[in-house]
Amino acid sequence: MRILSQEALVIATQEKPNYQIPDLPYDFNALEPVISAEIMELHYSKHHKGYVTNLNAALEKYHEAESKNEVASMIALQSAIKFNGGGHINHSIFWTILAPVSKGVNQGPSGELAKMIHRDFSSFEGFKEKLTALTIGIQGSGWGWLGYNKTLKRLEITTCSNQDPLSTHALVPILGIDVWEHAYYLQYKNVRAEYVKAIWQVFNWKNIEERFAKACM
Ligand code: MN3
Repeated sequence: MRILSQEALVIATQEKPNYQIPDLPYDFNALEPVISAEIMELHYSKHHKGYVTNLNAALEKYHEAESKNEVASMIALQSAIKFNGGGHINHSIFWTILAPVSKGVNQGPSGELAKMIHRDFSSFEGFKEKLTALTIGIQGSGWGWLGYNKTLKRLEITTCSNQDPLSTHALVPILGIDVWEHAYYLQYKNVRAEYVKAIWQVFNWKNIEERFAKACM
């Protein structure tokens, strides 16, 4: 038995990283007319899938370097892990904080989240304007976020470059807006502002409230 369990351990440590793209909780055309089916299909099937494939490949190389005590190689792989791992984390959140209008969950926050938004930003409209403006203003590719600061017990608005996950700002992600051109260019062309203003029509406040409730635990 002892030998068997040692063998099992060896097999377990040699297992390849196998992160998977989560199922999209609605059809590609479900967010139309706000986000076209063409954008959703490419964004999910090509971009998110690419992050997952590249994350698994980078982690496999990392584990190999680690097994050989090659610290320099491990360090060299960190940016690929950050970029692709961040892309996987961010998009996995993004699909779930959006929902088709037919779901009836797009009406804005209620309950504790609504109270906290009012406390930290004075009003929902003030919060919406601030997040929208900061997100539109991101230079290059990145994300606009509403996050929860567990230390200070308050909501914060911030932006991240590239695919940096919100954990790099020590915040728990509550709501994120992807402003990489792949998220809007086919439909909105260069007018990022129109896309960021429109996306508020398809936020899934039920999911966003659940994220907030978990963050507060
Ligand atoms: Mn994206």
